[in-house]
Amino acid sequence: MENELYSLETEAKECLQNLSDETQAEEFRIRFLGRKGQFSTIMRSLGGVSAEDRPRLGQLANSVKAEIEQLFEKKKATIQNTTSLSESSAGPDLTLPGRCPAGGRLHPVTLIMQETCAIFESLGFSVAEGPDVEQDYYNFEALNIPAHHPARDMHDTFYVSDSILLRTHTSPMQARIMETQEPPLRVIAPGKVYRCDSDITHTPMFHQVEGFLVDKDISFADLKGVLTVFTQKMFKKDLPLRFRPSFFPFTEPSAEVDIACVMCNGAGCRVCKKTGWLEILGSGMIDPEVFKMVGYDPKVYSGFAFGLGIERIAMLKYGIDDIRLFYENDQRFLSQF
Ligand code: 2NL
Repeated sequence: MENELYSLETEAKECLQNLSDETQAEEFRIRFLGRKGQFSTIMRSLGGVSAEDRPRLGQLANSVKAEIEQLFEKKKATIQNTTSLSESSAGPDLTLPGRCPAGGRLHPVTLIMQETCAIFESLGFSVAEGPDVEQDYYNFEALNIPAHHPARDMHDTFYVSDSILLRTHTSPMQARIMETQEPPLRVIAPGKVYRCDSDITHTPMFHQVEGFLVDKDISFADLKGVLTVFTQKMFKKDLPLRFRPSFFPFTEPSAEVDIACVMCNGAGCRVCKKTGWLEILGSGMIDPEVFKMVGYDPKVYSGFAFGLGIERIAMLKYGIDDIRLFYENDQRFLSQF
């Protein structure tokens, strides 16, 4: 019995050393330490040992079994550790479901900019982009705003030097086109413009689309037709419009275009300041002085031009009451479009 215990101890220790995974460990536990395992068999046979030897052999059997159990637990822990290590070094678990990236979306200013360009493109206008840093000449002079003209005051210009500035509108691009190309022309110029002004309806940088059309026999009726199609496509089909006399240095006559208030439908509210109307763009027949400046004969050609603020249209269309929301990049605001 004593010899049997010692040889069982040697055999168990040898087997323990060769265990390399959890399945083998479980097989070992059943074979040696389980209810029907070899240690239990020896314990049961203690019944047939003489009463004199029984306590000593019983103690020996218990201590050998305890030692093997301790070694086994240690071995099992090592096996579990190395298994999880080798799994993590095998790379990511490809069976896990993927993470869904947050979907991006276009900024409301970009949406209105694209929609505006698409409407004018559908009317035969081509799109031209020019520099944000402009010469004083194209921003003012060529558009009939000479030095010291009071209209320069309205523009709150950021000057880079005496003759270089951040454009205050996108029409400098139009002057560059008229200077180099002959009519007939139909062009819009979208882009960023800059004015030293900041409150709930003004930001120092905002977006404009300006456009012009020059050909023989162009009249105010053509201006009304094009701008009516634009406002009705941008807002809704049966929207009432009004052309209100105004002044711009580069157009004569000039008109501001109003639409019936999109909030109250013309009844009068806070947004339209109780007038029932909202101003959405400025326009007019191109002044003969501008034609002379770019080398067109005003007796041969006529044309109209217009300018609109993209943020203003976006605010009216989406019912936004503070222009600064466009530039704070708050996800709760941006994710609504
Ligand atoms: C406004 C006024 C306007 C233009 C912009 C223009 C002029 C020429 C050539 C090309 Cl000569 N573009 N732009 C004409 C009339 C009015 O804008 O209040 N815009 C928000």
